[in-house]
Amino acid sequence: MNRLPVTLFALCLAACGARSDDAPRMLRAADTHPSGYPTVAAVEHMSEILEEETDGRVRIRVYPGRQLGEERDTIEQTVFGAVDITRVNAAALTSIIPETRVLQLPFIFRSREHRDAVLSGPIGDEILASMEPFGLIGLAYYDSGARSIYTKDQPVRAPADLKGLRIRVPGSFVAISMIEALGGNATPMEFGQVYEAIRSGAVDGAENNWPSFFDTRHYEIAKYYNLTEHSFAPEILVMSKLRWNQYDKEDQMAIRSAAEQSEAHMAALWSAREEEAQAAARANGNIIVSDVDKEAFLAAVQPVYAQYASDPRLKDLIARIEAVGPRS
Ligand code: GTR
Repeated sequence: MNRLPVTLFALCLAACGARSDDAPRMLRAADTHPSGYPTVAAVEHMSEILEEETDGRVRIRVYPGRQLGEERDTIEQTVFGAVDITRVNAAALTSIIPETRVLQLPFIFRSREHRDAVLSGPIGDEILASMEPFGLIGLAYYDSGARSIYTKDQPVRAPADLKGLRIRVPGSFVAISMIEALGGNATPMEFGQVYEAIRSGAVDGAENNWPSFFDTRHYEIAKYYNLTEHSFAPEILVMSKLRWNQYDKEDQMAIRSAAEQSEAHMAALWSAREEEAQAAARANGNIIVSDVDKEAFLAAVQPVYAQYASDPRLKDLIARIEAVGPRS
């Protein structure tokens, strides 16, 4: 008897983890945002699709509001398989996955359309695939709008206005380098600590998108939202590779497809939340600074590009992202 096909089949079973029998029916997903936030709702929606596509075999339970820890912890737990799925911003992955650093470079994306064109194409797939050697399966990108700098007591129109200001950033060297290049003092800290840091004056401001500014109630204590729009870094949904390997090909495809389908659901929720956040800030009397000198910001962050482009792989990635249309 020719044993080769059997051996190959056995090898594939081991390598692909081609049995879903031992795999959990309920995946545990972490999110720093509270229940009702678009990213949380998107993963809940993904669960519904997944349940349908697997005839009820696999579902997801989302633990919102940092129940499973801050993003740095949940990424680590996902690598080790204690958490199955984590939704984080690209910023949180930059310390372990080199390719994600490029996504957070200030002004790398010229517009949302440019970001979408990059992420929905081969470069987006390549960055998701680059996570696998680090124990993570990149499943999907979610919109995260544009991040702008907000400040407690004074407007920021040009980099010179940041001089001496302590600005909270996520724990990412790209974000730290950016604020330093702009002349501010970067203060990295976890998301959950930012409200108290602004309130107490430990920092003079932070930077984030409209929905986060609103949902965290930072808008109640930081008067100025300065439209620097320096980052379009997306939210990213990642899964534990250890857990992934427990599913057969069919279930892996169902997980991937459900994640992809949840992107559109999230996009609709996101636009609505952005509008709601802006309306709330206006009603609250926040000052929205729109006459920002973006050219001056762009010029000031050039050293950050030089720093990351010293890695030839990232240099090539930056060039390919810049070459993607549309040119708006
Ligand atoms: C939010 C993002 C979170 C987290 C947070 C932060 O926009 O959705 O995942 O990264 O920013 O600044 O820590």
